Amino acid sequence: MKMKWLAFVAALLIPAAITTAVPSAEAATPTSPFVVVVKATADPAAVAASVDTTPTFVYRSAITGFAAALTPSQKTQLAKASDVVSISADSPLSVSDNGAQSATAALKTQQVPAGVRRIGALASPTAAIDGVDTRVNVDVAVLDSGIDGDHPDLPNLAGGVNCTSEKGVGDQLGHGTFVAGEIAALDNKIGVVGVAPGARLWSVKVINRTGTGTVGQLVCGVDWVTAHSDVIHLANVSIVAGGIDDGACGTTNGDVLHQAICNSVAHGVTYVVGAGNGATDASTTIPAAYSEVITVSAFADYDGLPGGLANATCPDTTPDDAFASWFSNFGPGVDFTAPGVCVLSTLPDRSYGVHEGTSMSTPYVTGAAALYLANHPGASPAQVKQALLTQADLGGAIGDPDIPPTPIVNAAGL
Ligand SMILES: [Ca+2]
Ligand SMILES: [Ca+2]
Repeated sequence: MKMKWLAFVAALLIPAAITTAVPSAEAATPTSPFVVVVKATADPAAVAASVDTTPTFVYRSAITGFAAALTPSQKTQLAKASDVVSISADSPLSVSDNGAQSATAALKTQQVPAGVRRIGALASPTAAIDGVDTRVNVDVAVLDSGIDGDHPDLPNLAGGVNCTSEKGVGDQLGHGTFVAGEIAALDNKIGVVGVAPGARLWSVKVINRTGTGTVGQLVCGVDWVTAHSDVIHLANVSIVAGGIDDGACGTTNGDVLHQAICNSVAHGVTYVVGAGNGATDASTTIPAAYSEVITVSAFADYDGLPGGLANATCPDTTPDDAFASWFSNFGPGVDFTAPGVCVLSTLPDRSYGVHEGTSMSTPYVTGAAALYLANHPGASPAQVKQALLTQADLGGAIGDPDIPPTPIVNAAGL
């Protein structure tokens, strides 16, 4: 009996001890993440301070606002504030990568990946791919999981920003390093070569090592690119979330990512984004659905040539030169298609590997846009899209569900 009584007393005491350990009732109130847009004339940091919240991010370039975890009472207070335009729940997003198909050790002799050949980059005088390290004079932001700047094929990492809670602008996932290599791996004697070899890469880290992030993190990246739009005119976004195009830059449906990207495009930044890997119409995937960006689907190419003659070079059943029907999104909002199956590129720790997804087709179009911008540094996003369309192969991929088929990007004349 005595033991049971002691146990009962202990049970009463333990919750009391835990309660007294909590500093205040306020801190115990659950919070949820939000993105708050304020008037352009307001100071977003001051608005956040007015309700005693510490913002995760403060935005001053693509939108004016902040991201923060808010209690219900803080949210109610902000909703009444005259400087607040909107309060949107922050939401998750992820990379559009189907994952690794295989890993490759260091490549001691440079290979020109099939996708680079398939889109005609070997014929581009600007790319000048010949095994001699001359570098394309253009800046490209990679909004992704970071870039491994220690990679021997990626010393062209110029800088960047970290919009995650992880350390630095390096890459703990591999996705961003892979994308970066497709765009701009050096034309030297080793590894692979990108479409725009040696282009200056900016690591805009918005994805965590798990392959996921938040709209608040991606808006942080878009905000940073917009603040540097005097230098950076091109951005790759191999990232997807659920959403739609309201046809009004996100002003009627509270889509802060759309608002941010529209403003960034208005600052002269071309955005190239993945269509998504849901094998569905891209109209329900963002940023793919936005009409202001260049959206890219995926097809298979294994030999760098049209004609459908090659066998798969990794475990995939998509026929050579056919649309990647089992995963690639499609639809009238998709602007270009590019190779996205059995793609070879750079991975962290001096290595190389094969991935697939619209995450992998998108950087090939970004590389082509980089070649155009290197020769036309003042071109607007609409001019870049038109130039790529003029050069594209209108025949499209075999079995593309769209009619007419989505043009295959081509860099030969760029
Ligand atoms: Ca190389
Ligand atoms: Ca082929």
